[in-house]
Amino acid sequence: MSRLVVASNRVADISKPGSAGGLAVAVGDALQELGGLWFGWDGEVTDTPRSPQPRLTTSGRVTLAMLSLSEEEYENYYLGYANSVLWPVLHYRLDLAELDAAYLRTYRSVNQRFAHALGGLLKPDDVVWIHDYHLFPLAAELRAQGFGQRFGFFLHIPFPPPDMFVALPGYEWLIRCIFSYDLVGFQTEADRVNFQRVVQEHADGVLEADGRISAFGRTIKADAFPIGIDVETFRAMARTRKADDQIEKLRRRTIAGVNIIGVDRLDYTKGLPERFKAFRLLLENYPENRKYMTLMQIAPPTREDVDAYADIRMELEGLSGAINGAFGDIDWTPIRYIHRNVARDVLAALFRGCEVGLVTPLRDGMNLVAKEYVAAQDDENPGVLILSRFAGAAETMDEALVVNPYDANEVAQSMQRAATMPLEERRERHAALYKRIERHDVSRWRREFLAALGVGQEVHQA
Ligand code: ADQ
Repeated sequence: MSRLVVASNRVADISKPGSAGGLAVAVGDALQELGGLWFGWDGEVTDTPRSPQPRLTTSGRVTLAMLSLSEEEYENYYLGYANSVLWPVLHYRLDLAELDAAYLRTYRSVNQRFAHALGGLLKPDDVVWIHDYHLFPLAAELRAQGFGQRFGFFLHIPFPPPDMFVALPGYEWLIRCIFSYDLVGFQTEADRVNFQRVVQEHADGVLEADGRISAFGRTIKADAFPIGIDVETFRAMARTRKADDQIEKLRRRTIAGVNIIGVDRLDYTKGLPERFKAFRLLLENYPENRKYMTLMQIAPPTREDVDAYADIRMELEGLSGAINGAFGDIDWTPIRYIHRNVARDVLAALFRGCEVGLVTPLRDGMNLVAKEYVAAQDDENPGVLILSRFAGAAETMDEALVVNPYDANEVAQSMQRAATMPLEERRERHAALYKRIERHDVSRWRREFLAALGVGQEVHQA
């Protein structure tokens, strides 16, 4: 029987609901259910001499093994190669990539250090599941130490087409690293196809008859595993007594007939300025919505030490101020912009209480907010989801109003359409969406990934 070991850049405190982002929620749920070991960075940056051994704690059925980063590692690995090179390029934003040779060197050395620390905890038959772009080389480094078990990798963000991928310094080495895994999972079929093209066009890769792919003398499985949410739990969270009070309070505080909600980390990939501009256009082109529609945008701070994030923050504050100044009145604020974290149960209630969910990233691996919005709705009188065609979620959520997030006109028209959509149509769309997110929930995602890694039901508590 094998133990499940998960490695991801950040290890979240899974005992505190509401403290975690997309990846942490999904992985935390899977580990809580199965038990096992979760390895990664504890979020601390310190230059005091550190023990090479990870700090161990337990949280329920999960052992957490955590390391901190030095100042230089934080700058060059986390802020540098991971978030100023890989994040923008994998989100098709070559214009925002900061190419610096020191970034790649430190990215590699941090992955080596992590591999040594994790290696000290690994048992030969552990099943190791590594997550996301921070840790592409981790399996290669572990294999270099002699570990021979199965390694799986899941990429939570998009995989771009070859022309973009090859803009990454170190792209050939990265592809080679990916081939140290036995299974590589992507969010969508489009990502998988992009990966296959990169391997065929830039690594002499060959597609085998059984669908696996060969390069660098290894044959691996690459497939799409669209991530889901814990639908039942989220739905229940939106239906507590406290949630009812929250919704009641929302309705009392605003004179709006229609509340539109957006919830996103304050990230340039989420299309927030474009969203605000579309809302402005809605107020200009459909003046009947003044004092009738309100956009509530919750956007907690994230990666504030990266310049591009400070820029987007200033831009958003400028835009919301200008729109509120131009259209607001003493009894109506068009945009309520909340720049902080909100507890998950409050988010669930707000989703349920808002008539329109606006999810318009310029590019997104999946986007869990889209699924959470659907999960929270009342079947009898559901709200309408507006969803970017460039979110991975759009591949399987076509009953949403699917929009081009760059086209302010189209987004404004969709808001108008959502706000005036007949009940019958709202119900039909919601029922179809709900059925699909329920069927493809987070536990199915985890089961299918682990089954494809060849461990099926045998993974058990450590
Ligand atoms: P993210 O880019 O973080 O995730 P997303 O999938 O939307 O994007 O997940 C965000 C999560 O954080 C959601 O569960 C949401 O409810 C929560 N959240 C957002 N704002 C919050 C706030 N103010 N307070 C509390 N919670 C908040 C990455 C990828 C995505 C991919 C996920 C999972 O970028 O494309 O869907 O991983 O694979």
